[in-house]
Amino acid sequence: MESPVCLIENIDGTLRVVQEATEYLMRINQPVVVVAVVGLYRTGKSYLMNKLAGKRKGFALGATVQSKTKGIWMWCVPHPVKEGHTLVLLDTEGLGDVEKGDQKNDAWIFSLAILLSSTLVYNSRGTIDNQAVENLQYVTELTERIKVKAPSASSAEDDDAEDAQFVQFFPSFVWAVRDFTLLLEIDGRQVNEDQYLEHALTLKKGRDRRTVDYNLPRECIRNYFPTRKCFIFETPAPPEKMAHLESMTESELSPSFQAVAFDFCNYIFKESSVKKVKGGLPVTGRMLSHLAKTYVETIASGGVPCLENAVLTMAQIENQAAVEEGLQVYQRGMQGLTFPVSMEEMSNEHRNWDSQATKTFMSRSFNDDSGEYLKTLADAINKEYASFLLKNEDMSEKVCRQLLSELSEDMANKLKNGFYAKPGGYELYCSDHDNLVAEYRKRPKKGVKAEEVLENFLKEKSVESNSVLQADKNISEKERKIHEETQRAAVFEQKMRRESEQRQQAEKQLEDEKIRFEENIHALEEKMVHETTLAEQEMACALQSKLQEQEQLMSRGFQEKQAVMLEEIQKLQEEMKEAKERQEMDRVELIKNVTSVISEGVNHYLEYKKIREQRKLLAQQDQVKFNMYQSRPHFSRRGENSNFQGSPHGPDLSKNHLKAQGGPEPRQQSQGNTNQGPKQTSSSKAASGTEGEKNMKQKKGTSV
Ligand SMILES: Nc1nc2c(ncn2[C@@H]2O[C@H](COP(=O)(O)OP(=O)(O)OP(=O)(O)O)[C@@H](O)[C@H]2O)c(=O)[nH]1
Ligand SMILES: [Mg+2]
Repeated sequence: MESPVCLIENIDGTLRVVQEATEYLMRINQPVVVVAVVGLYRTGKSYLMNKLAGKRKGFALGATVQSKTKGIWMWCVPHPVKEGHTLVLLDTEGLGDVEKGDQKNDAWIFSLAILLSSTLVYNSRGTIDNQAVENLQYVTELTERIKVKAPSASSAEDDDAEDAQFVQFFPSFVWAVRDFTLLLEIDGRQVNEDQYLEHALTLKKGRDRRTVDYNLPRECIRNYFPTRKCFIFETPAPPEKMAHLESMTESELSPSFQAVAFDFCNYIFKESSVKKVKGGLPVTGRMLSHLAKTYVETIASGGVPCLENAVLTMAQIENQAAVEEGLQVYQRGMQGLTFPVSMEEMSNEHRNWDSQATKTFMSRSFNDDSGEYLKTLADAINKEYASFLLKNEDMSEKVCRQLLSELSEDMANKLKNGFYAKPGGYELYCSDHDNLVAEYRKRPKKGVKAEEVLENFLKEKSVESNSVLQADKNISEKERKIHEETQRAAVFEQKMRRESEQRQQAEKQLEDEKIRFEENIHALEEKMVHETTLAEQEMACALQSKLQEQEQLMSRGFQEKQAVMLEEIQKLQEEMKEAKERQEMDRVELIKNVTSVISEGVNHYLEYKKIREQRKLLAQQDQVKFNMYQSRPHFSRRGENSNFQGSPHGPDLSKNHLKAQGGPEPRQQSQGNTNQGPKQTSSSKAASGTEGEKNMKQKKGTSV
């Protein structure tokens, strides 16, 4: 990003996200480290942020007393230390501007800076005296401005204790003191910056109103922020040059300012962690965009931003997008196949792209506790796979039929010309027939329907070959019987081959499902372990912070406060235990859910297949009716074939006619066979016409 852009506008006290800025964030898929600066107006916040960006100019400064920055501005730069991360700098509108005079609006800006950042820099001028701490009054109102749990999910009692959980989700806290002119000494003892800050945040004993008021902001800072750090800057240049600070080079600044600025930047670059949401999940630019939108819209509509709700909203959007992204990976991958392919290849590709799709989904999705979105993806992939399987079958059928049509052309011509209608013709026919089958088998890339199409072809040809056999005068009756038997055996063998082809395919599909199920469960478990670890880390950090605070309270003799802290610690420990148990239960439920979807995979295919077969059958029956109608107009006229369903074995074709004509037989319409077979020649049409007519007459006779 060349220069900063406005992320949240503040127009007449109304906050609104700027679409171009959120769109920019949407394109950042890297995890983001978000550093926000807050503090009184005209205290050098924008100048300090420019230092973090490593630029002299960027966030606009103003040399007058009038406040400059309005709303929240954003600058996304590549992280200078953490590779593959983006550093998002948020410069906020100065608090306490007398001209604006809107405290409520200030409080929302302050809350938003906390909600969106992983490190909050509080900038102030002079010293950390009581006034400076009191200027941080917004921190005492945070319970009214930030909710951890959704209202329905938390009881009234929980509401009171909500701020005890802030430490789990709040950013690290850095206090930048500017124009510090005093010595770092307390009670004659030299102290460092952090000790100075701790001293300023020390609680006073007592229960009177003044002490309670004094302690309140300090307690909030101590209890809400997981870590605290302080940097003390001297003035960067002599007063007369201050108005032109922006145009001064680094070497023109005071050496002390330079050194602290250097340490400050280094600390932020090294120690600032990636922004996380409730549950410890790292936030990407895209997720930050969702968060900004959700929080600002909630505030603008008069609500209170809720961490849990924001994560839920974000999870819904991101998980839905993850399903779509995963499905696209699968579709694009499978579309790369040139059908027809073997079942082996189909299954390998399916498994590969399914696993890629699941990985894509897993890398984007989160908090999919019930596995709802993974199920949606698995279901969508099942349906896609079913249609790819059918497409592959269709292509295979087409290619195989085309191949058989080409290979049988020569035989068809010979048959037409009466080549086989002579003594010894059957032997010639068989030889050509065997060569055809051998050639067909040799050809590669026939796909999954190779045996089925051949079976149908052979069935069709069996009538033809039988006719040639019957017509061959060289063959004795006994030999004829043997040949007929051989023909039947060949058809039967082919049926076996087809059944074996189908069985292997079904087995492959079942095997696929088993592997796919195992892979999905494995990916899910990995994801759950990962998410559990993140949540545990988040809680462990909060626990650590509370233990430290408790120790300090103990050492200073704050018995009462220490007891409250102890209670909070115990509660957090209980929560950690409960979360672990809940996650184990979720895991069992999730695995159950996913299992059911994945095992539906074959069903989808079978369902699709059934519907398609039914459609084909109906279409074929219609075609038969139509053909009959065309070739037998007198039946139609007399309305005698209106109930014709087609003979299950096809017309009884005349061997005598074949003998006389030497032409091929018409296509057999058998047992709902979906194959159309080679085209009929004109002579075969004639043949089927005459015999078909006889057949129909017979049919009519029996049916009346
Ligand atoms: N005295 C002093 N002036 C500074 C310092 N840093 C920046 N300035 C100057 O103070 C003026 C205000 O600086 P900004 O960075 O715009 O201050 P800001 O806090 O962002 O101001 P608002 O956006 O109006 O709230 C500019 O003229 C800066 O050059 C500093 O450390 N000390
Ligand atoms: Mg500014």
